[in-house]
Amino acid sequence: MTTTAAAATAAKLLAVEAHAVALETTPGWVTREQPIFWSEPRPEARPAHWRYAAIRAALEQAAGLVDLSLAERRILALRNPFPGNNFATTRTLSCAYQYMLPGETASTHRHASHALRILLDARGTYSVVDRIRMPMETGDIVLTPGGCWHGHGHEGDRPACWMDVLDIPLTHLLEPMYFETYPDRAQPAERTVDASPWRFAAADIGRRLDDAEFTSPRGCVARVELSASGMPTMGIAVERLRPCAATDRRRSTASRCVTVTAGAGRSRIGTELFEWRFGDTFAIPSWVWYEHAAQEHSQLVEISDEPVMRMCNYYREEIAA
Ligand code: GTQ
Ligand code: FE2
Repeated sequence: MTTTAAAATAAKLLAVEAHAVALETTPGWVTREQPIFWSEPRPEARPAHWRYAAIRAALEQAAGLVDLSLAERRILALRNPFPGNNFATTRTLSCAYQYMLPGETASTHRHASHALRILLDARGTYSVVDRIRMPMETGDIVLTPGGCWHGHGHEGDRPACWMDVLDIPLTHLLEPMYFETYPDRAQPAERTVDASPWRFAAADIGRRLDDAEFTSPRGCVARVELSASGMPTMGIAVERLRPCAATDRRRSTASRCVTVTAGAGRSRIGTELFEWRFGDTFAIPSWVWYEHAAQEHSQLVEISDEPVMRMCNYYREEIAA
């Protein structure tokens, strides 16, 4: 091609590209500002750790100032420190510590997002989920699947604190979000139950862990998976850790939020080393290597988006040799 012919072709191509932009399309042959593909997962969320003692103290202070008759919920959401983020704890999950005073009620509402609660310190607290009242007490895990009316109450005599985990960032991404308040402040319960597919009682979790074997190659983790009835977006696993140097080092495409329900230890997540104790929560982003080391007998509750990853055929995991 002559230089003039080449220049004419280039000019035509520029015109085609300008027209493509006018058609609200982006040409695949032009280098993009943001690539579409990259060679391996590169999570925006970071390894992060939140301390229960400090957050609970802040909630206690807020409790004297924030009345539950005005606020929907008295919570502090765990904000993963990636730019522009406000409430996501990992890419798909939002965690928050919730605090209730004796005698308080948290009003009935419902929303698209699925939710569960990990009870850290609660006696005499309950939740009413679609008219079924069930206890929410220390060590329990209670589910409120998306679309179910739910409100909480506290008839005990000491402040209560628990961890909420919701799939809010996933709801935002997929855009089915809605939120409704119940016509009255509290939906009346038609009956009270102890056993429900929505409640894993502390004692039952303990029994299942007693039956589980310490199967990890290094023999320091016993793991039980709970089936999240009506909540296909969240995987729930409870792990018992014996004191040991370290678990396997592993990574997967799923991201995970881990709340410490007993004991103390440390976890290496990517390049971070977090020293955790009772009530703390840490975030494990997708594809970041992690390992735990318990300093005493410990229990971890791990909530992940693994079921979503598996459903999409995106799930991959590796265990370091
Ligand atoms: O208790 O219903 O942490 O709706 C965030 C949103 C808790 C709840 C949260 C909620 C709730
Ligand atoms: Fe809610």
